[in-house]
Amino acid sequence: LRCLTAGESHGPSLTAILDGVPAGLPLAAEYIDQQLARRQGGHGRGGRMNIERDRVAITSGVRGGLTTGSPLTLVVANKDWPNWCRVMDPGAGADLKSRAVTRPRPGHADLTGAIKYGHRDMRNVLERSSARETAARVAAGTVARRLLEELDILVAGQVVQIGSIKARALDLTLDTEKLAAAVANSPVYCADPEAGAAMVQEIDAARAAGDSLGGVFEVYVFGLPPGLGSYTQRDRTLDGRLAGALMSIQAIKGVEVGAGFAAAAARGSEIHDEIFYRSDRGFYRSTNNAGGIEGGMSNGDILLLRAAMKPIPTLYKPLRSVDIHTKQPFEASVERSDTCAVPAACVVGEAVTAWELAAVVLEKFGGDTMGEIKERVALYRDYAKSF
Ligand code: EPS
Repeated sequence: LRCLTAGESHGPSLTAILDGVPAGLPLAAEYIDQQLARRQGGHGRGGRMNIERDRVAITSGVRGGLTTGSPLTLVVANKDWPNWCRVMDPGAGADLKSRAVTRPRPGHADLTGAIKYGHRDMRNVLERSSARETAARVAAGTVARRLLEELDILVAGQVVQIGSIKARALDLTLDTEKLAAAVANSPVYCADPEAGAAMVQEIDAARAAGDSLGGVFEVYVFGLPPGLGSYTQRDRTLDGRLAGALMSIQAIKGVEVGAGFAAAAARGSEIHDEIFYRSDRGFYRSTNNAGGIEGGMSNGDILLLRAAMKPIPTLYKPLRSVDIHTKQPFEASVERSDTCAVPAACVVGEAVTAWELAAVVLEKFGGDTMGEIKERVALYRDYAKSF
């Protein structure tokens, strides 16, 4: 399973090409659009989201509501593009002057990207480094989410911290529908309503101060069979792959699996999940500090991932920087930005997790059609249960 995305933040569109999606997967554009709408939402988003209404156009690989086995092309148009078509024009007549960027923002890709690719106008960097790109990744990841659903593997997520406000620990006995409903009802995608209300206040206070906020989100996956990923080679470890996927999201600075960093302070006897057996259930554990991964493989428990997002670096409040042409110091300030995009990042986190899991599922079970894959997964689940 492979995916590439292309497109600029203020270009005509974002595109994802997905190769290796099996045939026979029921897929509707409206299903993808639901996730695109979630990604646009969350309290703390800025003016750009009042312009965009992300919708996917599926231009290849799906016919009559079913994937064909051919590559899928997913296109999300940028509604803001008409305002930028002269600036972003690929032809010789492009307006390269009026929106040139020579003042790098601290915390952004601007300066290092310009040095790396030899740009004197950092617009060439920021147009692609922008988190707008995640619209394409959410579209792609939602195809993977659909595939996993067919195998009774469900992906969910929630925001658990914004700035200094933390949510109560999630009750994992909560069923996935209840969790999804609690998250959907929250303006910051947090299942704890009291913490959610405090997070909204925290965001409003940061916005009033011209500042930005980061936070932490969690991704949960229910119904994974044991044995996805492998201990046999570094690049096949499931935790390594999922951490890489989450770290690749713009502004993510840390990833944890299960107890994560807290495990470092515990004794081994306190943190490892003891193993039990019941004939009707097979092997199981009564705790999940491992977060569903042991030895680089899924162990059959709920997958628990956590990612930390830094505050968005585009600030109304100026930070010191240096103009790359004049070499003179200046204080950066901007016209338009999000105050907090942690809820959006949570949706992206769910999408990239789904993508990576669909890839490992296909590596383990193979198959060109959904029928074959379903049969093989069912057989393997029975085998693992009676092991
Ligand atoms: C972003 C800057 C803002 C955000 C954008 C990411 O866009 P603009 O520069 O057009 O105001 O709104 O996020 C999105 C457009 C999106 O779809 O998430 C940045 O610099 O990364």
